[in-house]
Amino acid sequence: MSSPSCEMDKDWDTSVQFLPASDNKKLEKKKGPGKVGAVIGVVIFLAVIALMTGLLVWHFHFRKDVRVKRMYSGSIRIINQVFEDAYENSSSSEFKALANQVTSQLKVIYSKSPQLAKYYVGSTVQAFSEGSVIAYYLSEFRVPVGQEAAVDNAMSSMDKLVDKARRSFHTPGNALVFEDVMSSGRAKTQTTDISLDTRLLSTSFSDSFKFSEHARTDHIGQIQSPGFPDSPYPSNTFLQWELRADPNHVIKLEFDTMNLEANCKNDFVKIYDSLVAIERRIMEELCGYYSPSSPLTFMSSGNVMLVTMATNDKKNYPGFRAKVSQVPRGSKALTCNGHLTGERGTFSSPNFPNYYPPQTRCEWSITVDPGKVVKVTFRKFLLSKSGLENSKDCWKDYVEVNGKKVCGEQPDRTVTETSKTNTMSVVFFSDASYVGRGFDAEFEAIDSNDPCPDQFQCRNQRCIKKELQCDGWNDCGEMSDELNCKCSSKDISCKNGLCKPMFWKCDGVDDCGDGTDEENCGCQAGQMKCKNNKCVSEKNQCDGRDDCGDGSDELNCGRVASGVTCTDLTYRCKNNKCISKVNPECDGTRDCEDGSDEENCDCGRSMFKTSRIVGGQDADEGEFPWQVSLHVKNSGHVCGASIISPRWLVTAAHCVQDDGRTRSYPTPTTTNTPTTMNDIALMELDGPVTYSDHIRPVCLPAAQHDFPAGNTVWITGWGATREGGFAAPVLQKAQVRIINDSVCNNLMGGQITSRMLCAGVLSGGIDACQGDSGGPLSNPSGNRMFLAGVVSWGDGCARRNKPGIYTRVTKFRGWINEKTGV
Ligand SMILES: *[C@@H]1O[C@H](CO)[C@@H](O)[C@H](O)[C@H]1NC(C)=O
Ligand SMILES: *[C@@H]1O[C@H](CO)[C@@H](O)[C@H](O)[C@H]1NC(C)=O
Ligand SMILES: [Ca+2]
Ligand SMILES: [Ca+2]
Repeated sequence: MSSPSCEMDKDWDTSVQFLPASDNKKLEKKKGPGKVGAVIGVVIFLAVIALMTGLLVWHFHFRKDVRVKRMYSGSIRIINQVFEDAYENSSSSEFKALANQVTSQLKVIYSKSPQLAKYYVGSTVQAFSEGSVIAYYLSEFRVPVGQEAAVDNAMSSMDKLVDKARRSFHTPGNALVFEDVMSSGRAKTQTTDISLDTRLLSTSFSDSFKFSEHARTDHIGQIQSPGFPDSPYPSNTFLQWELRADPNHVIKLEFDTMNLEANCKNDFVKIYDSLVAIERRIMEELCGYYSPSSPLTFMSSGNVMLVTMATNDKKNYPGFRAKVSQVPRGSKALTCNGHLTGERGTFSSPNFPNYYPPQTRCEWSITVDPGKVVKVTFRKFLLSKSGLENSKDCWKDYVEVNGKKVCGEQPDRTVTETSKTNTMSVVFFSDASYVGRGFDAEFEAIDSNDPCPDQFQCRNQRCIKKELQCDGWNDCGEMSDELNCKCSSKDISCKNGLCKPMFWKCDGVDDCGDGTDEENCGCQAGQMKCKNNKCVSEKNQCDGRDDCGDGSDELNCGRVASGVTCTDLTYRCKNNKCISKVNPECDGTRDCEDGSDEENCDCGRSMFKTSRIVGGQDADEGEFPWQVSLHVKNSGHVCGASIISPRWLVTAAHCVQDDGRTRSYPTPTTTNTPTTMNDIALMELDGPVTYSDHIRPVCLPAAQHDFPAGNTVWITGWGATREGGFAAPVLQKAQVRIINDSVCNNLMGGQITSRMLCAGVLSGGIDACQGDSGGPLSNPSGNRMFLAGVVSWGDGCARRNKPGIYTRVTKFRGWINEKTGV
């Protein structure tokens, strides 16, 4: 059983350049002195001559010797050798003997290229692995400044040099036979494939370590960053973990913790499908903090994997820990070919929802009853996007259905294909670098004459409920359900023929797409609209006088005016001076003279990086750490609430009115007259909660905080208030948009007061029935969230044509402070 061995790699050169430089690294040319006017005098003139002479001498005698060290990584298959266990141990005589043979042959190979031969310094073999034997090496060159690109280019066609060298070996009996040569280097035509990792250039590591781990059937290994979990990882350190499995197995690397600095430029982990850090074999780069609930597992294509980690001088986080196990080739987790039959079924890419292995090809053939056709819908489609930035064709990872390739990430259920016959083939392909989470698909047998029984068929072949046609929401994903519609009186008739719900009128967002819904919303040309809807001349904006009457023409006038007249719209600092900036609190800039706008700002942040798989409705663990579930003895969850301090929660008044007895589900028809309701309550806890990654407060907005119509906000909850519905096991989230007060008031028959706030489902969104009474309406601002509202009546279900109603927290800010001190 091998346990991770730790050895300091003293040979590591801290000034190494990995891989070719792209555009940087040109030594700055020394500039000659500028023209000097004769009047300035002979002394300066002579000095200039002397300097120029010096520069010329430097240029011709030394400059051509300015060389930079360049390292290239590569791998090479030796087909006439058999792998021995001793090759895993770099101290063994067997390893050394074979390594010597490899390096001497590399020298011969480089001698076949004039550029490489001149600048070659030497190579070291980093590791060997099975198959027959694969050698992983680093080659060092000293390249004159300006020649880097030529060397990169020569390295990128190393396979041709290997052929050349092979023909010149006179004693083929002794020589190693090389195949599958792969080297870092950059051909002139390549732009994205191999790019220099400038972080490895600019950082000078003070330490480097190399570990190795061999997983076996009866041994699951573990790797972790130094110090984990007791202390943060070290600064300025480069680490490598060589992972191996037995022959005919692949490696499964399963992270249970990944907690690095959020900026990958500073600290990062990279995973390679190789034993040497070669960018053509990179699987993924990781940084930031991943929620433990989001799966993070990788699989190799062969029986080796390399994990590297680099850190800079600041901000050391806890680090990572991962399990290393082996999976037999051909096991169920990896097989992905198949013949599928029946009326309906599902299939997915290998390892879904975890990362698929690189270099994989799968093919499914689907057959349904004769007379029917096959329809495939991708419920999730999350292929790697890397490398696709500059190109539309799917030249890296793709799925091919009916001869049509699809790649990258696609919204749920928008990729759909129907066959012409009763069979269909689906191919999944992943190339050698960058992996993704893959796809999850369903198929069904359908009648080609009636592909959407009792439903509307979109142009992209999706079937949607008939009611969703012409309801103002893009349900098909490509708008075909919203074309050629007659709008109802509740809708805005857009000039382009679309119908949109009235509540998106005049909210500053162009919902029609042609601006119809934002026309006639206010003032004439040359005028600005005040917050109180008055129109004043644009010339009055920021002229220092309150022309609107509410001060809104003097807000956000570039610089923050301090000590302006206090109005309902200005922010009041602790020293009672007012400032003109809108929403200055906790925005990272000190705006008040006394800094009070940036006090008490440890709020509204979730600690985890949102994982990409969460595109739907499940909230990620720790994503809304202020969300509370209120339970009543013997009835379980009844309401939501939000943490605002270690001792205090905010919820809805109607959640606590009955003094501990379970309330019936509140509905819009609750006998309370909503217009007179102050539907908010504070709850004091017996003892303070301890903040953690999963428990933190939301930011309370200042009384003047502006949440304009059109803002996108989050509602969250377990959905327990849904009539007849059951609470979801996982916290649900949905995005909604704030609706203009007066529009909402009209739609709701005049029941909306200034203490309420309306929000509705996003155009194109689905019904969002996630809120629980008392739960938060969270408004993102910068990198934190403010509590804009408390789910009140309208049961938190944001429905298409019915807004959800929330208690407007800003109206109760003073009261909250008075009662809680928060
Ligand atoms: C590696 O080889 C050296 C030299 O033969 C030996 O001393 C050492 O114990 C080996 N290490 C392992 C882990 O087998
Ligand atoms: C809300 O809508 C009304 C009428 O559609 C419009 O006059 C008003 O300016 C809007 N309010 C805001 C704050 O945009
Ligand atoms: Ca629709
Ligand atoms: Ca609009």
